[in-house]
Amino acid sequence: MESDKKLLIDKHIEFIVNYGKTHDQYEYEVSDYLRMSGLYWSVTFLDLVNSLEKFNKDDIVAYLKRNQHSSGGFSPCDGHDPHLLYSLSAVQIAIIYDVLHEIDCEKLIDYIVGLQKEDGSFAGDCWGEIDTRFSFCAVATLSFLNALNRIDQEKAISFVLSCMNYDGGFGCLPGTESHAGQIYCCVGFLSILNRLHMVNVDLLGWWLSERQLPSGGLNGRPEKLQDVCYSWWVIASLKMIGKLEWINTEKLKEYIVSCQDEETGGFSDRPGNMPDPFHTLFAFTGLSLIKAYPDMIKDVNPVFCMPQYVIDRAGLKPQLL
Ligand code: GRG
Repeated sequence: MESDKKLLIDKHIEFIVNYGKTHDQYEYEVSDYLRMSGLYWSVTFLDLVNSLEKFNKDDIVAYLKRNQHSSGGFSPCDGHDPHLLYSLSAVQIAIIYDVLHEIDCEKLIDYIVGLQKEDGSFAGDCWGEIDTRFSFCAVATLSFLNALNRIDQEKAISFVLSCMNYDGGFGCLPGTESHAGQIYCCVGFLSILNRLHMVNVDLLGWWLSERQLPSGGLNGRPEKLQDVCYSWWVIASLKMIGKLEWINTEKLKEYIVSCQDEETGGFSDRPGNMPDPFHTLFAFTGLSLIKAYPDMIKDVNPVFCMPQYVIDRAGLKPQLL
């Protein structure tokens, strides 16, 4: 109860609403290459804390439309190339505001289908980088567009499974180190395609629970520092495989709350560092999954990282163990 008082929710809302207005301009300007995802982080956060009305819906719709490229994919902001990462963020925003009809879904589907490679993997964009993050972005976006049947799902699955390691985790390519962020993407991908039974749940659950450090915070792989964002990547993965009780959620809650900036609002990776919207969203989604402040934070869906009511409204039911 005592720690409930310490979550300065109004300050965090203020921080997100004013980010880019009062925030250090240099930081805002140099992060333009990920602006569409930044918007998704902020919109999702505001919806989770019942404050979506603080953003202007018409401005957001105009921003989405302006950044859909002629190829069908979405750019992060004016003058940048489209990419699967920003295409997923754009669709997530459109789904939250229930405005999917405002974008050209058919063109977007063609764009995503065109990025699947012969081995089932996905390139992030026309420049060809392959990564399991992009497999997740492709199937998550297509599931919102009701178009999963447009890709070769079996090949896509076999590529992701080829990135599974002996420790139960997943990397970004076959043979690369397990990392909690990639694990979230691969487990989420398998959940959307109903193949979670292909995961070694006990081994992966063990590896993920080993990410909790004495501070209560989580790291993303062995020998690394804790970071609030892993309160999402690790916890969402544990939730999907039904092993959330394998970590100490009370200690995690304490760690997350210790990362809030009590002066400016917002969360940083570790106590005392500079807050930003990325860590602020994943602090709150982590708190939501461990049901730390259920009367202040809505339920989040562990696969799509969006409010559960939005996923229900879209009629999606990703597999959970
Ligand atoms: C819908 C939530 C959502 C995401 C879309 C893009 C994506 C899918 C997921 C990204 C998953 C990922 C790779 C997260 C990790 C981000 C991160 C903190 C990387 C830092 O890596 P290192 O190696 O840090 O710099 P460590 O912590 O290992 O030292």
